[in-house]
Amino acid sequence: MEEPGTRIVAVSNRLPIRLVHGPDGLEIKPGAGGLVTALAPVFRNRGGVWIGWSGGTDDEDLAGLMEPASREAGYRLYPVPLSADEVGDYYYGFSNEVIWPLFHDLQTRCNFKPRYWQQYLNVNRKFAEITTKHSNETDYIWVHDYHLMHMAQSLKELGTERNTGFFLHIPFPPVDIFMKLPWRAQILRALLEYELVGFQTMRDRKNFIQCLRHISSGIRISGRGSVVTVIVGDKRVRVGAFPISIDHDAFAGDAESKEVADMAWYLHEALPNRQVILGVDRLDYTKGIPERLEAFKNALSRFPELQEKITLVQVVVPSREEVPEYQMLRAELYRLVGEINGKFTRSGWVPIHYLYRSLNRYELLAYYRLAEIAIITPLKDGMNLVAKEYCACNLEENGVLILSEFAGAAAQLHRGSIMVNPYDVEGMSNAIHQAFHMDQAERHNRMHRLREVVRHRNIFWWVNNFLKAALAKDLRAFPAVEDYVFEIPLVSN
Ligand code: GDG
Repeated sequence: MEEPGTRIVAVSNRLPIRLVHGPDGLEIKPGAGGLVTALAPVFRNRGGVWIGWSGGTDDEDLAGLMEPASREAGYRLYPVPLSADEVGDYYYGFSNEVIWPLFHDLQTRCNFKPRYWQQYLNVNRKFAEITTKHSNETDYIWVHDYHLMHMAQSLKELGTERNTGFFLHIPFPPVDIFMKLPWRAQILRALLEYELVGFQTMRDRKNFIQCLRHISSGIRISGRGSVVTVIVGDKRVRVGAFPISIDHDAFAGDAESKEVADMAWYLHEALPNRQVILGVDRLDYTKGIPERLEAFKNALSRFPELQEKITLVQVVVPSREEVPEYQMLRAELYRLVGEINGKFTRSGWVPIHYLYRSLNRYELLAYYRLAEIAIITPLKDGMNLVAKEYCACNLEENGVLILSEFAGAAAQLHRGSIMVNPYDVEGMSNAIHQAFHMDQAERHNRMHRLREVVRHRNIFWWVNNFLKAALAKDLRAFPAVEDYVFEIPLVSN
């Protein structure tokens, strides 16, 4: 029998909330991401806690709003107040100018400023202090992502004893790249302070272990399978690969709704007699958007039969807009879209429909449903949930997924998709051509295969596997409440 009382305390840079300006001023609404959905049953039955930054620099003012928001969400929310300086050096600086580019193999974009590291330590300690205050020794502390790699060590420095696990949502780089980090040894040592460290793929896990071998001798690995134990001196840390996923049934169910079906029909009617090829990305230089536009241009030139028969709908969701590099990328995308549309547009056909904004869920799902082809070609990506969402929403099983081999999702989806190297413009252009001409039978076979993977390896499977490795418990230890139907097969490691 499992012992009672294990409560999950999730800690991430951002709280899963939305700040909304309502008639009575600022309101906090609970977030609706896949992770929250997956943790909901655990939270509902054992009481959950989520600790993170609200996204503003005025969290003190928000503290009063957290109580009703927690009641509405069904789990407790505790904000970590951050000053503008802390946000500047810990979030924009260390997290996004050092770790983000380095871990995506783009070390020339890194800005290794020593003061960023100091602020990273300081803010991780702040998160650890707030976690200490709002948790107890029987809680499980589940820390998320690259902003908080030092947290377990900070907890120990405070004398706080907790069972801790960490999941890295972004890739872990190969040793030659990781070694460029001035604080490489500190980061590796800090990660070894967690009891469990989870990565998206086996490749990330392998990279991590190789980096450990590089900085310390006498490392031993025990066990086999997706979770192994790394033994360094007297330390034993479990290290695993846990590919994150989506709430497949929620996506498929919503895609089937009348609102989405009507919108998909209406949007495609405006693009008659042509295939829609869809790209959906946050504005980010890791997503390979300029390279993709070049590939589309190349395909229109080399395969003129595609002209007037294919339209690229590229959705770019604004992100980190205060950062000059992101502003430059935005300008480059406008220039490229303008150049390609200027060159190829004919009466009644504009080759690229460029949407620089966030879509609401219905619009997004409508685009997933209507697109004959999805093109997801990040230069490097932890997982890429858009790829999985596209498959879940492709109810007719007639879509083609063109996928970068450097997306974490490729490890699970390589069989049904057309795999491409996002640096190879002609290769991607060939893939567009191949997808355009693919017959219905092949489309169906491939998409069916992809959808089966996404359906079985869904977000519940992911939470389940992580908790099993962390606590030797699975979601069945958090029994379903009446309004929650747990019907996902529990897959063993
Ligand atoms: C990090 C890692 C890893 C996109 N456009 C709209 C919209 N979205 C939603 C998608 C999807 C999410 O944003 C993007 O998720 P990704 O996985 O593609 O990318 P990151 O934001 O970079 O996330 C990544 C992930 O963490 C999870 O571990 O896969 O590798 O970088 O869910 O649906 N949502 C709405 N409108 C849009 O226009 N509503």
